[in-house]
Amino acid sequence: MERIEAIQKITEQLNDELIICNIGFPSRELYAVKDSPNNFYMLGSMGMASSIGLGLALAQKRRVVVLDGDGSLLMNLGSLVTIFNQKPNNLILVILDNGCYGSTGSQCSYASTVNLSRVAEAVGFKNLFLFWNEIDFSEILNINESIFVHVKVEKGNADVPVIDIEPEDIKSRFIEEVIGR
Ligand SMILES: Cc1ncc(C[n+]2csc(CCOP(=O)(O)OP(=O)(O)O)c2C)c(N)n1
Ligand SMILES: [Mg+2]
Repeated sequence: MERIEAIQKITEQLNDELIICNIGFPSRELYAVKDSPNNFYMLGSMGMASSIGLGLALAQKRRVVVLDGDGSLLMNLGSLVTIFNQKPNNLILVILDNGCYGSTGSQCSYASTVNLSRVAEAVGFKNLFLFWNEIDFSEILNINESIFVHVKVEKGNADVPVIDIEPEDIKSRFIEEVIGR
């Protein structure tokens, strides 16, 4: 499964969740598949999507889905420990794992030798899901605890355009979506 296909399958199954998306091609692919004010395209801070998602989940009640990457999670691995201990009941951390730094040339990450769901399990996560082909969120959306979803995807980026919304506008429309209701 290509990463864009995984993003398509996940967004098809979501309702009104807030999405924090990983830097680079994942955000471009999400933008191409389904743009929404519910989406926060994180443009600069590699590794911080899971931390931003945690803060957002703790700060309000709506469910937050983080679409993160293997390289980014490895860069900020402590985030897993913090999420586990903070126990937000409205956070789904999805790792789109292509075993590489896909957005910058597909250099191998250590996720090609380290199993990230086993890491999450060792940290203490109880709700763990691993998908290789089909992605099924029906059970996941009924769980009111922190959830770790590991999706194995192929290397490669879709041929999608850059996001033509200014960073300030991505931020302001997202904030309006979160607090404007
Ligand atoms: C601190 C920092 N280091 C490096 C980069 C460059 N960079 C942007 S995206 C990326 C790869 C991210 O890999 P991953 O999270 O696995 O996502 P993928 O593109 O593979 O889906 C890198 C190295 C950056 N933006 N910030
Ligand atoms: Mg990757």
